[in-house]
Amino acid sequence: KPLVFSGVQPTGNLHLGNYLGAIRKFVALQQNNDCIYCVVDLHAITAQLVHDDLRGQIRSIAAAFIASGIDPNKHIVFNQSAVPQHAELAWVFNCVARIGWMNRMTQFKDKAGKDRENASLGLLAYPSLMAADILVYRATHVPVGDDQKQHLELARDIAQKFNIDFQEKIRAAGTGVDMVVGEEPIHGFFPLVEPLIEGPAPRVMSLRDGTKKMSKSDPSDLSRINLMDDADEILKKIRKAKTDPEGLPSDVEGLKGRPEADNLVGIYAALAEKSKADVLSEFGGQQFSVFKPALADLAVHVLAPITSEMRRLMDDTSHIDAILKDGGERARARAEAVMNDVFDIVGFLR
Ligand code: AQP
Repeated sequence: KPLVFSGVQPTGNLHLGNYLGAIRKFVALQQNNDCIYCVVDLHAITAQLVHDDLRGQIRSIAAAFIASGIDPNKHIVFNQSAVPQHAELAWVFNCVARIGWMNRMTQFKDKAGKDRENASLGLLAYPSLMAADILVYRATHVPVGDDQKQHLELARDIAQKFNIDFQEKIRAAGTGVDMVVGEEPIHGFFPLVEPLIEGPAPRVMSLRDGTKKMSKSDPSDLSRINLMDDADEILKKIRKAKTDPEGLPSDVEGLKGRPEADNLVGIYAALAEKSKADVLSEFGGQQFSVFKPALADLAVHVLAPITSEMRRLMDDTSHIDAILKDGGERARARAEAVMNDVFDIVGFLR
């Protein structure tokens, strides 16, 4: 079975973008794959070092996974810091990756802002740790939102450079596989990961500005729908969502140059598991005053069961803690085996 890995940072309230871009895909992929889903707490301290309640945030992401339908018995749910091999492999990858590669990452530029010299070294090295998260299990498929595409390309570059630089050592260790990189046949250790990004809303945008992604760290709570919002809040936020004065177009072409309209139609399509064209054949020609309440109803219908199950799981966190502990142990056993091979390839004594 293909091995799927993905992670979510415990850096704030989960929102509809995280759900549609990532968590809902995690749930669907369980059927035909072996899946490892991680609360990436080591990543959470890259942009902001001190958190009020990091443990609570970690538990709430795990609760969101379980409430959304991830099965922690058939698959693995754990938090990153419980498996030290992520940080170990990230160190090796820090020595494989080039500083220039990291400097080009748009997420780093966005999060570091103008004062780049003062950003943490961890923020710069974030994609190297992300590559390690995936490759410490030699995972091949990674469901993420469109915003993470550049980081996944970098994970491929790191895997490729490691495979080429250590080709002879990999052959000598006998732990590699034959693969083709471009046209070149090589004997590599790490697979080249495939991003899984498809769907009508691969990037959910802010409700206040259709050109910015919906984000946990946006200071305006009106910009996002949180998984813990109740029906009234969802209705209020969708009612207040920015739109243009025209009604809905009758086809997808008509959404061009209208980012806010495009975003709301995309959200509806993703929630209803339809295409944007199908949504427009139903609502084309209607005003937003008709479309917005329909969208709010649909969002409440999809999110309410998840919200109530999350609340239940967070009331007594012993169940979540037990899931994370068991998942951490199972993940560590797998990561240890891969790291033993990496130590042999690099030439460390063990
Ligand atoms: N707006 C989005 N649309 C689609 N997918 C999204 N994701 C995040 N925002 C959107 C996807 O959610 C997964 C987990 O994200 P994360 O928490 O690990 O990191 P992030 O991308 O930094 O998320 P946020 O919400 O924007 O947080 P902040 O504000 O802290 O930066 C990823 O698969 C991501 O693609």
